[in-house]
Amino acid sequence: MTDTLTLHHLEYSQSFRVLWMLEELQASYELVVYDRDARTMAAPDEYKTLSPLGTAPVVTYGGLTLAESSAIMEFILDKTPGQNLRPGPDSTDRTRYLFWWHAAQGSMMPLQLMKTVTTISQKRLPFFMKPFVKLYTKGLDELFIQPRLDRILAVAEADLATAPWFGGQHVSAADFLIAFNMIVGAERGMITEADHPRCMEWVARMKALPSFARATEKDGRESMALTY
Ligand SMILES: N[C@@H](CCC(=O)N[C@@H](CS)C(=O)NCC(=O)O)C(=O)O
Repeated sequence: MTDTLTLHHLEYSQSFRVLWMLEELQASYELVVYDRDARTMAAPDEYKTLSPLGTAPVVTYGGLTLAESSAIMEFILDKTPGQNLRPGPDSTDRTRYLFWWHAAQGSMMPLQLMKTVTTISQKRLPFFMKPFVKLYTKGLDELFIQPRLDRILAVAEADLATAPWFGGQHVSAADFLIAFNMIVGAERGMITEADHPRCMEWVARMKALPSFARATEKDGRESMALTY
């Protein structure tokens, strides 16, 4: 990299995956850590003005400001000669890698977000609305969200039976991307030892990487997920 890359890291957020991948790459970068707003738990105003989306992660590089986890991770990999976190077009791991690289954000994360929103709705609404909202969100979960999450986690279990990483034989950018989904999913009870033993083994494998300890130390928080 010719300019300095700055990662704007919001605590308890998806920017942890970028921090972790930067540590895995042993990249040179600057880190700015932001606390969430103590009242709303959203990103603080100074974070929201960084990019038009107002979401974490954001990186800045020279005159560039870039949001979106996967765009940022691709950008970093493009700027890192010799990195081996993306199986090449001729690799037998290529299609598996592509599937998980896209499924993490395209299929899995929206379902996890829906589950989180329904959980928060049940907890934070005025008491007289709770029974109705509970009924509605239960139906939504049973009919739409959970069956889809079950199917993607079943594919994850099947794939992890054939190779140790989501990227196949080697740890890949897809593993660092989906790590947030999996670890937060486990912290929130969406992924369990009983139903998803291989995913949980993979979580343990990921957390055993030295880059996890380095990223956790820089993050300075005890968990990746926000508690509701
Ligand atoms: N698809 C986006 C999602 C970004 C996103 O929703 N980030 C959350 C943190 S996990 C955020 O910024 N929340 C704070 C807020 O909305 O104020 C990405 O991967 O970058």
